Amino acid sequence: MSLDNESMTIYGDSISGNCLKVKFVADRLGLPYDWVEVSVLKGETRTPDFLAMNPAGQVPVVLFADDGPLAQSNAIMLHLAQNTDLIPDDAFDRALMFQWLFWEQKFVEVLSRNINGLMEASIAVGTPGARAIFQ
Ligand SMILES: N[C@@H](CCC(=O)N[C@@H](CS)C(=O)NCC(=O)O)C(=O)O
Repeated sequence: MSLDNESMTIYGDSISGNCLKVKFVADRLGLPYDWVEVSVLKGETRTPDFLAMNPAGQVPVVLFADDGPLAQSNAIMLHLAQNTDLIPDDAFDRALMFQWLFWEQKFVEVLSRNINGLMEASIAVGTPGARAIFQ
């Protein structure tokens, strides 16, 4: 199956690594898309319209014209990359790719979430300069 002819819209926040991962895969594959900027910091993932698309209230979400919405950056990337050179044909090489994807979600994402929490807490308690640094 090719995604070349299925129009898609990426709902993402351009300061989010998870969203940029999806964008970079689409760009690398030359897949056309519309980008809709959704600010996490402004709470735009919590509107009724957005929650109808992804009840988890998170970006990225890709809305496929034929199939509907798909969330989770790694699920989206794997879907976009099917039948392309980004996914190895060899089963073990493919498993090594999954190894990295699972590791990234478990460790890198959790680390970045903690940093985001620290950032939001710093702004909330009014740490001098926090807003200027983080926003
Ligand atoms: N495991 C998800 C994580 C998605 C995620 O944490 N998205 C963040 C931005 S990086 C978000 O939308 N946060 C808003 C919220 O949780 O309220 C993925 O890889 O897509």
